[in-house]
Amino acid sequence: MEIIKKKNVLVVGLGKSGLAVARWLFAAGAKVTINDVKEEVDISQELIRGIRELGLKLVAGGHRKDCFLDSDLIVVSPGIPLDMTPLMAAREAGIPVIGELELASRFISSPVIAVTGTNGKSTSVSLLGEIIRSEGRKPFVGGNIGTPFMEYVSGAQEADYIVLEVSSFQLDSIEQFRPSVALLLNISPDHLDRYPDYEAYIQSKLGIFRNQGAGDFAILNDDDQRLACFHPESDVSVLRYGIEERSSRNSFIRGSKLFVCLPGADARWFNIERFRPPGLHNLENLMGVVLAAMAIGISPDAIQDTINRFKGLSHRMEHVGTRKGVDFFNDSKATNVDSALRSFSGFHRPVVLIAGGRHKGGDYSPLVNASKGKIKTAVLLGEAKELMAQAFEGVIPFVLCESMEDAVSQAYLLADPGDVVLLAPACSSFDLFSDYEHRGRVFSDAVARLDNDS
Ligand code: UMA
Ligand code: ADP
Repeated sequence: MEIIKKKNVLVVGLGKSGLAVARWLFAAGAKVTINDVKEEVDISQELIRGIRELGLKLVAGGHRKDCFLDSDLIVVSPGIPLDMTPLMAAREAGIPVIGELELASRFISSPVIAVTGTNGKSTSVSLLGEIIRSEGRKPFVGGNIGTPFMEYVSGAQEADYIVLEVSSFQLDSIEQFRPSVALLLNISPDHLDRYPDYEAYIQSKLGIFRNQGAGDFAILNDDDQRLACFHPESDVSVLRYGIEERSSRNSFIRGSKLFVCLPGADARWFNIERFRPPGLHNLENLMGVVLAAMAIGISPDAIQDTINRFKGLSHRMEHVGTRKGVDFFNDSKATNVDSALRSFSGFHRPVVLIAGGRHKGGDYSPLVNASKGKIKTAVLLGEAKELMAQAFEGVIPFVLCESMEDAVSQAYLLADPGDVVLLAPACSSFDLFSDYEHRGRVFSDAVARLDNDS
């Protein structure tokens, strides 16, 4: 704590994590300034009052270099690009720049299980949290999934295990962050609007293993080509999983059974007949999570009990209604090409796909190629619709729409009884909605309003 007391600390970004960091730093005795690109008029007056009443200084309306250079320490929020000029200048001047994940991890005592990957993080951390609860132990489940890690650090810190969803943005600003167990679910192109190239994004994800060593566990999806040939340099225990049975794998699927074997331990079989989240990708997530649970010593009974009970999360392949034999699924959280592709690949009947939103720099051709014979028509909306239309041109019929309500009505008209209408946007939601949950709710509401007889 002494390293923070009376120091000038700049917190960049007045979002969830910036606020949690600023409050904690202030309580720890630092002189805190919060800086945001937004003008004061665009920030809620209540929030500004709260900040000032607390004794925090707010510098709004841009990232001024002098403000950065006057600091002893800079803590960046995940959404802040690290190549921003004032941050580079601060680093050159020798001012430490870290993220919330790094700061928070220096002030905790319970073991950390960190989960990253392009897709499946929220499902996996929620599942692991349920398993820990089923064992009668207390988890903190937070991080990128929504509750900032720093909120846990500020509280009573009563968790037996800290289960963190970790994004590449958060990993970009770590130094010593060392999770006891690190699970990397998969890597596919995403966030290419933030990284110079795909390789930089991959390296960011692999950063989760950087500080691990003897006694820690690194869990890797062996079905992901890039991860199958990745070997951490340290003497961390590496555990690998994949759908097909191989002697080199610590977990695989045989029929309705999931096999797990940790080095030096007895092999275990779990029954997966009652596991509800659909698709092979969710079995991959399950294997990663079961290995993590076994690595921290959770009993097989608690694991089996959760496999039988876990329902999955909202806005991920959620069945939201049936009209005249057409089933509607909300997968609003499919915000990149691979998750959308995995989403419709799981259906064995014709799909009318609703896609589009804010483009994140990815290539839609893998999606279009996989849609042959699966997608009947693509209903496109949002900022990316023209770009997606170019990719679908001559391959799959498509229509362009103005709103989600319009997209749902059009999709309903195009679907026949027995078909699926699937919202799997392959894009972020921020063009038309406040977030993916808002987008999913608007979709579900539009489905609810459809007339059975229309
Ligand atoms: N801002 C600036 N300058 C910039 C960019 C942003 O000042 O150049 C300001 C914005 O005006 C805003 C603030 O920064 O006031 C927002 O900070 P933030 O974007 O870091 O958002 P937080 O509210 O702190 O939420 C963050 C994560 N956001 C991002 O990574 C973009 C949340 O993940 C996370 O749940 C939360 O911390 C708690 O840990 C969201 C997300 O979209 C869900 N994550 C990405 C994803 O899942 O794909 C990585
Ligand atoms: P994240 O937190 O990484 O965004 P979620 O669990 O919220 O992951 O799921 C996001 C989207 O990815 C959903 O559309 C879901 O159906 C899909 N998904 C879940 N697991 C995987 C996986 N292992 N591979 C590909 N897509 C996945």
